[in-house]
Amino acid sequence: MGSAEPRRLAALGGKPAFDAPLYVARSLAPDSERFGASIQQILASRWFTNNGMYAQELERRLEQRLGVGFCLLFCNATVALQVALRALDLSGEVITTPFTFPATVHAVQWNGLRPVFCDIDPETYTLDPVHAAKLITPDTSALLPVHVFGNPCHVSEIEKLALDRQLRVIYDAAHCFDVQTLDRPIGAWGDLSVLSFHATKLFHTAEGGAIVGSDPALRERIARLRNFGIVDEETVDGVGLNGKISEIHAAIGLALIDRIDGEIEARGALTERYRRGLSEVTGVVFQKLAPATRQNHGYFSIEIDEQSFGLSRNEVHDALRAENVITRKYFYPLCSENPSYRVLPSAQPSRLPAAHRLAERILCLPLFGELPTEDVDCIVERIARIQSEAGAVRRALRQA
Ligand code: T4K
Repeated sequence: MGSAEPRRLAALGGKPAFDAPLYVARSLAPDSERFGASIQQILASRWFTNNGMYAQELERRLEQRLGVGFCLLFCNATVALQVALRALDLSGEVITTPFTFPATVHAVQWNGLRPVFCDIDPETYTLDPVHAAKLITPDTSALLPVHVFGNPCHVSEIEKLALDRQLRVIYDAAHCFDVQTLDRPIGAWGDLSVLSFHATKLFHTAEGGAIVGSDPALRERIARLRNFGIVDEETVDGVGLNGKISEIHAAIGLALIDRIDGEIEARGALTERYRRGLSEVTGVVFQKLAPATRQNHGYFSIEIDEQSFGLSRNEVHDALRAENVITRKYFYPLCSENPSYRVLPSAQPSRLPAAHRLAERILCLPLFGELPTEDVDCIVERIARIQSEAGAVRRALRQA
């Protein structure tokens, strides 16, 4: 538990602000009675997977909640991304961002497609549509932008670009549960969107993910690809894989879905508190949020501007770690720095200046609904103090 009392920084020999590590995320846990009853039912039915009743019910609930034509559940978002790309029969090059989790780019490569890295908008952190337009060649078949930290991409510009140049659009919406932008649910933009329901996400099924979209023919194709390509007991069509979600995972989702409004509200209040407190701290910069958007507050990130803060992002990360505040450098290193992709011409750092700059500055702070307000205040106070004692902190960290 943190204390708002000013005290010596841990990096300078003081006692850590928190007695135990405070992590960047903390999963919502289903109510044990409700979840226990579901488990009992699953055990009694002996039906554990293969599109069981829990998976079907969760798909229906999510279609309603997310305002999409269809929602097909998966074992995780990585496999869902692989299937989404396969379902669209793409070939050649797919333009994507280096500022993302490795899964995004790996899904392109696993499909035998060539990832082409596009720089990001330095303020919103999402794919820069102007740079993307310059990267399109006759070999380009799709765009794979990422709604980073739940902040929607420049969806209107991307839609226009895709229409003009006849490209498919798959959004990596891993962070984007329940977001709406420009009067549309996030899953209604692009051909397909992929959500992650990993335990670290706002809404989760421990492991899980989904493809959402509107075209019934695509829905059918994706459902088959998710289940080995099986059409019926005697027909297998296409190169499918096993992307199914189990009944136990779906039951976690059903036990949590009604709590998400409260979770979003609690995170929204904590985000507001972080922003208010940290806006007073020199050298802290916030992500620019998309206009006309209902955010989900899945993550809270800051940038550390070394020159004005007086310390680098890595130094702030280490000074907070000494306080038992475990921040994360999502998404450092950039995907374009992975040895498997570094050789690509589009991966050259000189072509991705905004992404490289951000990867050196970004820091995600703890955010989850159960996080006490006073802990947020304590983290804000520690960051402010680390900044005001930057010189001493740098010397101490270098000696350590
Ligand atoms: N696209 C994007 C843009 C993504 O960000 C991701 C995943 C994907 C695609 C692929 O989605 P999935 O295939 O995973 O569905 C985590 C997650 O594993 C990963 O899903 C997520 N993005 C990424 C941003 O974060 P790590 O390696 O940072 O997780 P880890 O284990 O360090 O956990 C972070 C903190 O969360 C822990 O310090 C404590 C807390 N935690 C963690 C776990 C595992 C919990 O409270 N409960 C838990 O069960 O990758």
